[in-house]
Amino acid sequence: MSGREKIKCVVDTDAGTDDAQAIAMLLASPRVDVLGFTTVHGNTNTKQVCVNLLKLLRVLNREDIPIFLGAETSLLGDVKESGDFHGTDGLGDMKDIEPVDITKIRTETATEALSRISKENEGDLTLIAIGPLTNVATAIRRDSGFGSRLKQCYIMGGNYYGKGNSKNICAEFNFFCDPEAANIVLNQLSCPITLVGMEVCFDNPFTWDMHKSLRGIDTNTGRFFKLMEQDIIRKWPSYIPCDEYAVGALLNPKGIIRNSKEVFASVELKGEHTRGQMVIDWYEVLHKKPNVTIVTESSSEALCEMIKTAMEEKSII
Ligand SMILES: [Ca+2]
Repeated sequence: MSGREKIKCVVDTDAGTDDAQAIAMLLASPRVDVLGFTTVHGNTNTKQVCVNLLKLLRVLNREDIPIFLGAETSLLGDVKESGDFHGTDGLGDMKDIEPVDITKIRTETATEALSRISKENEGDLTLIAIGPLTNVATAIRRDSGFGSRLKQCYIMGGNYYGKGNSKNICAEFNFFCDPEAANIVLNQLSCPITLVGMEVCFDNPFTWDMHKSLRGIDTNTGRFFKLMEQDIIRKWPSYIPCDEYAVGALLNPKGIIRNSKEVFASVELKGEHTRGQMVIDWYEVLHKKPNVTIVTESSSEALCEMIKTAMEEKSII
């Protein structure tokens, strides 16, 4: 992607403290035009995701961007326990925050909005999926042309070391929340997919000094994120950005992506212990065309600089 090209995008999110920071990065870039947010279960329930977004967009002065309510359960109808890693509300249980106006949430559903916006911006829309993939899979199933109208899709999700997170043995949280949806998206979304999996995030944590450099920034945005982490940060053994790496890879591929590989990837649906784990055909045993570009090495320093710029309320060019 050229440096000057305008990026039109929709963000599918379960906001999420890392989603919030990734969105702050996106909105700090004058090259980006966010056409909407679609919400999904994951870090908290879907209605609370909308409330979290309203809080964030108010601080970022971007309440003009529409929010669409999406899937409240996985395709099979279950909801995974998200724990309190991001706080019980997914956004750090911030106190002393003015209530938000939930009537601003649009009546059009997330799936309808994804389909419509892809038609209005055929060939020119980037989908950024940073939560469980239920909305995206539903859009594919209801609208067979959806994927082929997208320019590209950036996903944070999946893993390949076989180490799980968030109370599951082998799967990454977003894929674990809706394995069928992740399987549908990887196998049926007919557009280029760039995937930031769990490994590239866990292998590139921020040092606590890097984190401190972000949270000392005294702007409205900086203070919001400091408050957001105030009650949850002590539970975190290390500081690991996740969704931020996916947005970083989109905005600054040369700085963020140190290495990547085109592979065929799918998602295990039946494993006794491995349900929800991404499976990569590293040795091309299946003779299938690669369906994702997976980011395998990244730069925490470059990402930290981008987040710092967003916290300072400056422009990420
Ligand atoms: Ca997320």
